[in-house]
Amino acid sequence: MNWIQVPEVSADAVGRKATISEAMRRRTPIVGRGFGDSLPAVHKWSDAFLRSQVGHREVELSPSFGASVRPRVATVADYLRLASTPQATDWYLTDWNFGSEAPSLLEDVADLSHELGDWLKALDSARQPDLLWMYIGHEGTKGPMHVDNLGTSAWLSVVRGTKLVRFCTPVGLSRRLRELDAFGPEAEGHESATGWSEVCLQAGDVLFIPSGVWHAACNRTLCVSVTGNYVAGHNIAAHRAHYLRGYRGFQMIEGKLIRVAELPDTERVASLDDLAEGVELLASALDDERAFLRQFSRRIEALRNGL
Ligand SMILES: O=C(O)CCC(=O)C(=O)O
Repeated sequence: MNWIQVPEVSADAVGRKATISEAMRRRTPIVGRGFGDSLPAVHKWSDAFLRSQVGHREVELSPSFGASVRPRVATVADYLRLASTPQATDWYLTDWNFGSEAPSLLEDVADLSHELGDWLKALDSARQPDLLWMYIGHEGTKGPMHVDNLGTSAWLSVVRGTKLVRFCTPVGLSRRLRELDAFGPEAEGHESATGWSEVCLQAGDVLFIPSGVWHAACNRTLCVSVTGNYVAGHNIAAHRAHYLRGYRGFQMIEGKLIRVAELPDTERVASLDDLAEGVELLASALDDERAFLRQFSRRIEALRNGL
């Protein structure tokens, strides 16, 4: 199959920031070729360097997609040592919040969330979630199809090696996509996915992944990358929706309604009154919320007019 290639923007393109924001708004992944070429990590993070800085750190290794092994804990040095063994393709060092354990490494990568105007950075630092992750994978390791957590968008900066990332749109229930190997022969034409595209990333490339877009990655060589997740105007509603999905209120109302129908008439009236009151209060809370948001709109307009 001729995979559709993810669009690109070059590091010296005029208005590159606006181009990326527009792509995120349209839910289109975009790759910044060479955006990270001058990052110290691209030039420094050899095996020897990683071993000297974080070799002793314990990390959780995940099973590479499809490998029949369990997650396990190992040191970074132990993981790097697997490179030349048959176990290299079984394990993948993913989602490592390395910043708190190895703050010196932070100086070697750019936190692009700042450049992208991350709204999370407007929270007090104690309330900011740690959404900066390192991935180290041996040749052939891969992850499952997923969308990024908390309704966030992401930048993914490859600092060593080559990584292939594939994107698709779910058909029907998206949870079935979690079982699909995006790099196996069954991906193409599979009934649960359509609109496939891909990009092959080299060291120095940065991929921007919009909120809610399904994707998976496969390491073509030993690959080291850093991902940062962020929230901005284009995905604040998705970020909120993420939390609302965990809210059980609507399920409770539906469950109560089903049960009310089975109650004797004498009890039914009181239960319906109770339900009606709760639903009205919820609806007016939503109205309050809308009014609250409108205040922000007015303040934004006032600031705009003051320019
Ligand atoms: O590199 C990987 O395996 C996964 C990266 C990814 O999907 C992400 O950062 O959201």
